[in-house]
Amino acid sequence: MGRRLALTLAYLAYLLATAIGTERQKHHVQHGPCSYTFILPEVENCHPLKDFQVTNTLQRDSPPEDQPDTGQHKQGKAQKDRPSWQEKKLESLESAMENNTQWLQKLENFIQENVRSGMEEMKRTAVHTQTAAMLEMGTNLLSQSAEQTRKLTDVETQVLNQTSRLEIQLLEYSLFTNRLEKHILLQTQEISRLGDKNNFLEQRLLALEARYGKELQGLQSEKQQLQELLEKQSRLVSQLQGELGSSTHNSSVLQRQQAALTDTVQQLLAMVSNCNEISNTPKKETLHFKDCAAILRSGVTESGIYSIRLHNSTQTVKVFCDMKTRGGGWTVLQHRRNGSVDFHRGWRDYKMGFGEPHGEHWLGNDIIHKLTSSQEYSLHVQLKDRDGNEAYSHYDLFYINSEHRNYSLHAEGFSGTAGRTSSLTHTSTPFSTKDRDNDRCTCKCAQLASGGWWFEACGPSNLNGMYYPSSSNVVRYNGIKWYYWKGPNLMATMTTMMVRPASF
Ligand SMILES: *[C@@H]1O[C@H](CO)[C@@H](O)[C@H](O)[C@H]1NC(C)=O
Ligand SMILES: *[C@@H]1O[C@H](CO)[C@@H](O)[C@H](O)[C@H]1NC(C)=O
Ligand SMILES: *[C@@H]1O[C@H](CO)[C@@H](O)[C@H](O)[C@H]1NC(C)=O
Ligand SMILES: *[C@@H]1O[C@H](CO)[C@@H](O)[C@H](O)[C@H]1NC(C)=O
Ligand SMILES: *[C@@H]1O[C@H](CO)[C@@H](O)[C@H](O)[C@H]1NC(C)=O
Ligand SMILES: CC(=O)N[C@H]1CO[C@H](CO)[C@@H](O)[C@@H]1O
Repeated sequence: MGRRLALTLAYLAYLLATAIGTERQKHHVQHGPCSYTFILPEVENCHPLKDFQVTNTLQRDSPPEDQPDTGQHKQGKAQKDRPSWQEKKLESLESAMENNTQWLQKLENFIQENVRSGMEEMKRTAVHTQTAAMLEMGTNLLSQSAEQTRKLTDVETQVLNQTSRLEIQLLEYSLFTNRLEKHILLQTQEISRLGDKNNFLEQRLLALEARYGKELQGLQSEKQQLQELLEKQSRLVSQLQGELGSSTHNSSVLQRQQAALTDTVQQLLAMVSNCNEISNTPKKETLHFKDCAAILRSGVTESGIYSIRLHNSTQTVKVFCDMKTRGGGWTVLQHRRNGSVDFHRGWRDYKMGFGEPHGEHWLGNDIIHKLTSSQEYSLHVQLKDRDGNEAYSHYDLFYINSEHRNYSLHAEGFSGTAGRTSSLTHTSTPFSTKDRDNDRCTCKCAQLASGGWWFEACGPSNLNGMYYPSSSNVVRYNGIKWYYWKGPNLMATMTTMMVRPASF
């Protein structure tokens, strides 16, 4: 470097010298901010060679022998005073050269230093600026990335928020769905249960409809019958009213006739006693049989009509005695056979009795009371249905109270074939007729069921009901009834109620 610089400088000096000519001795060289002044030796007589060569080292001017060399200016003088002057000059030149060389070296060093420092400075500044720029860019990037990161985190949190919200909603929905499913399940079960119930109810409804349809038909036909009956009865009532008028008129006539009759009877009795006295036979006892059992014990074994004298009474009563059934001795209280006698009667008829002992009849509550309260009696109820099947109900103890207690019934010790349970109410049920309602029903059983009986409300039996000659499927509330034998619709062709001493 230094060598090349020196070379350059030397060349520059030569160029200057050739340009300005030989007149100038001082030469200025401007290099950047530095200016250099070169003082060159005089070269007036020197002729530069065509082939000017610069060597690396400064060379001593050689004496001009064959050809003129670089130091031509010295050449001229060397011809005058060669040994001393030339040597001195050479020496000074050499030192100057040396100094110059040193200086140049210094300069070179300086320049090198400068250049290096400048370069370094430049480099450093460049690096600084670049670093700063890079740093700025970096910081920019960093801030940008931070911003991005922040935005990303924001977005992330939003997304997370959204996701969690959605999850919560989903959870809620699933819970809701579960609840709904459960609800639906319950509803379905409920519906099926209701459906079952509905089916059951429908079936029941159908059954009830069918049943009530039948009953309705029965009731309608019964209503018709009742209406007919009512008409008949109202006709009867008007007829009876008419008869009442005439009978009140006739009663005085009757009383007179009765008086006449009693007279005749007394005459007859007197005649009879006369006859008894005459015949002197103990026939008197036959008049004192108190019931059919007593008659049977007296030796009579034929069923038929006999007279009995009630206990503590002079009253004689004609009764039908059944001497065949279960050993005989039965005093008949009630008998139905063919519906020839109307049993739908009032209190008084039942009190006094009606019908004929050889046919259908009711013996009379007063007589029954007197008979059954004189000693312990058992009751036998004989029944026969349309097809001729017979059955019976038996009560070990039977009696009815007096009229003051409305002929209330007592029946104990049930047995028999006409039902496993007693169809007779054996509590102290009073007697009711269509005109004396003593039952425990808000209705009037005697009117509803017809006849006189110990109706409760209205109870499972009524042997004094309407006599229906033929059976039908129609339920009749007013027919002859012995519930526990044939249900509510027994069509008996024969009923008999009869008593016999319990001790028989
Ligand atoms: C979700 O964001 C809403 C507002 O946008 C805020 O009210 C709510 O508290 C956030 N929920 C969660 C779980 O961060
Ligand atoms: C009343 O007497 C008359 C004549 O004796 C008779 O025709 C009529 O049937 C009697 N009436 C009654 C209700 O007995
Ligand atoms: C029946 O006669 C007995 C005595 O023989 C008597 O003690 C009783 O009071 C009489 N009863 C009636 C209802 O007359
Ligand atoms: C019912 O029976 C009685 C007695 O046997 C008889 O007198 C009457 O004529 C009969 N009545 C009918 C409607 O069969
Ligand atoms: C008998 O029946 C009548 C009404 O029919 C009633 O006033 C009376 O209290 C009854 N007697 C008894 C003892 O129950
Ligand atoms: C010819 C010339 O200028 N020589 C000088 C070289 O440098 C020394 C010291 O620096 C001087 O003393 C000389 O005079």
